[in-house]
Amino acid sequence: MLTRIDHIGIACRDLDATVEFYRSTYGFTDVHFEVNEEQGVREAMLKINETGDGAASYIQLIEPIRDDSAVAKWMQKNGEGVHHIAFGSDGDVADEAAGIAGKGVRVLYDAPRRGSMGSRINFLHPKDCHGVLTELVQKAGPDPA
Ligand code: CMX
Ligand code: CO
Repeated sequence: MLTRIDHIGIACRDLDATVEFYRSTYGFTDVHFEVNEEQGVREAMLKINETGDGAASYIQLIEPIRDDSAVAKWMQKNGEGVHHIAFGSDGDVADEAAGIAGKGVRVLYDAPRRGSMGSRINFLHPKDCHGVLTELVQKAGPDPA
């Protein structure tokens, strides 16, 4: 089941400057930085709030690291701004994606790929989702005690 807004993905030109904007303007100080080579981005996950399913909601700031990445291509047309939304699943994201594919929505990857902080992710085609690139996220399992 999809139980939360996992994150909103925002494309930016200068990751450090944009993180500083979110910190100084809103007070969002819980930040995790990471590079995802496969997705072609350097990113920052700013934690906004815990959610009822044991996970959390984030703002994901993404800066392209390659001109041929999906985000770089999108920014050439649109500049900075909201690039995608991500719903969090409380179960297996592969099952979630299969269920949605069965409703006629194109799922972009045959199998989940690696997302932020060890999560498993897939995407739905924006043209099948009323113009919104939509990501599905299964968070990494709980840390060992
Ligand atoms: N939101 C809404 N519409 C979008 C979009 C977006 N983010 N990206 C592309 N589109 C639209 C385009 O405007 C275009 O529409 P028109 O034909 O009406 O002009 C159409 O989709 C095709 O777009 P394109 O520019 O030709 O781009 P591609 O088809 O090559 O790629 C997509 C589009 C969605 C398949 C590609 O961006 C993709 O694979 N995305 C998933 C991966 C990703 O975005 N990774 C970065 C984030 C990583 C993370 O969240 O961790
Ligand atoms: Co994302």
